[in-house]
Amino acid sequence: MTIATAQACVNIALIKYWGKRDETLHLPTNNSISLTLNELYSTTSVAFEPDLPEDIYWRDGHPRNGEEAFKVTRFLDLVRNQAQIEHRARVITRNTVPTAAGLASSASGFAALAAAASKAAGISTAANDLSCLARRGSGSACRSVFGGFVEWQKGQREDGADSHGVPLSNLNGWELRLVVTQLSSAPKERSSRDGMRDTVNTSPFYAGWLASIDDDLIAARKAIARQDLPALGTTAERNALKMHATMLGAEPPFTYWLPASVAAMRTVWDLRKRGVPAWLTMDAGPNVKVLTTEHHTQAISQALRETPGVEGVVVCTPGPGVRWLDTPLEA
Ligand code: 2P0
Repeated sequence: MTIATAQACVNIALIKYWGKRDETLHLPTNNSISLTLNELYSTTSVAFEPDLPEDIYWRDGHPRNGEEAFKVTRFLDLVRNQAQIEHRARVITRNTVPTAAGLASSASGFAALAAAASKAAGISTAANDLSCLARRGSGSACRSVFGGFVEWQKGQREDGADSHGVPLSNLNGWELRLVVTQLSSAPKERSSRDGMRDTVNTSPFYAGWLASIDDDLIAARKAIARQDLPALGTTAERNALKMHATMLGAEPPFTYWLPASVAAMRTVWDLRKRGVPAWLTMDAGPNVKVLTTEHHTQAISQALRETPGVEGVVVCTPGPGVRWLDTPLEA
């Protein structure tokens, strides 16, 4: 029996993934670009054991059942199928991120699970293979296999073999930071999966989103290559707000924003008016994340902490791709 342990960081998209061309394989309608974050990560140990009657899944010190455990088993079935093994697995995971609070623990979680399970089962641990496998757990997880800036190439193939992350990194000497607010750690009311599907199917604004994506991708790639923060921030903020606008056009309309989200957004805009380089992005949750440089993190963190409804602030630095650890987790 081999136990394998892997760690993967959360990633935050600056150009968002919003909509699928294949719901089963998690193939996106557009490329996305993200930054992997060092401070928020998942660590996962996996062992396939001959005597287990069923998969056992512990997260953050507790056994988990229901939908969450079902998703893990469904993912392990992909690994078992590829490895031609039948053994059930013992999976132990720990997150530094509040699960399902819009801080994308599914991305780090499935990237770490893909890396640990692949190694434990003896199948390929090549980065592109891990990225394609992680994508099957949760689309955005394919980006967490890599560090720094990552572009998820949507790919053309029907089997998804060319739909994976590609590192874009140009961080040498660039003191980029993402200040992440935590507004609410309550699980969200609507999963990003459902939100995405409803938007694609019903929002008249979705066509506008898709039509504008290529320009945003070009602008973001160029800004990353030149280490141009104002250009990257402007593009990322606009891209995020366009994504959120598609939801307001859905039938029925919905939003992930809370009153405190709007307050935090206004804090960022006020900071910018005062000359502080700060641009926001938001995902399928209420938290506002602010792109800036090291020099300005203190002023931004303080202004956000003073914003009503903000419960916490974490300053994140660019992080690495998946790595394997020698010491297994204990439940
Ligand atoms: C992103 N989000 O690019 C976008 C922006 C949320 C908003 O990727 O259905 O959990 O598992 O493929 O990856 C969240 O969606 O969705 C996400 P599935 P996922 O980060």
